[in-house]
Amino acid sequence: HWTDAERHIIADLWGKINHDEIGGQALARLLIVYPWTQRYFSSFGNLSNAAAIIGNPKVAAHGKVVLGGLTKAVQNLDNVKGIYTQLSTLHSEKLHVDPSNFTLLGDTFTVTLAANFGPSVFTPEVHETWQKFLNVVVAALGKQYH
Ligand code: ZNH
Repeated sequence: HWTDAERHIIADLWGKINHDEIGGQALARLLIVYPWTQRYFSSFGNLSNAAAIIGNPKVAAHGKVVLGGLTKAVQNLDNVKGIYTQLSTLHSEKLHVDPSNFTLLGDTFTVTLAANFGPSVFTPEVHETWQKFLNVVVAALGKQYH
């Protein structure tokens, strides 16, 4: 259920992002804007204020891990549920991450992309396709919750 135009937009966007930075920026934004999400990252050290979160190397490193997870989805657009089965089980049964947080991280990713690219790249059309991608990712990550 992806058009060629949508596939092109996602691939193009993913080719333009800074893969070392964007995930960490989005995760830092999650921890700042929705501070209750910090409860899952008690082993990450100092998260006491925005500057500490932005400068925290564990946040940056985990952001890269999450981004790597999204890259897998980008590369397997037709089988996101399949490739996320284990990851969904991990978040549900081991990490006990409330699935509503997936939507929140999606939101902070969207703002991060918009802030990095501006209106000439992150157009409403790109945003629309990106949001569809996020919906697929969030549904797939929530699939193994019972
Ligand atoms: Zn998550 C982990 C992805 C969201 C929390 N994650 C993880 C990993 C990955 C991911 C890939 C690794 C795994 C292994 O190791 O195997 N995530 C992801 C994605 C998403 C997410 C893709 C969406 C988009 N997470 C999330 C959220 C949260 C989380 C929202 C909360 C809030 N994760 C988490 C944790 C962990 C993870 C806690 C673990 C970490 C450590 O290292 O310890």
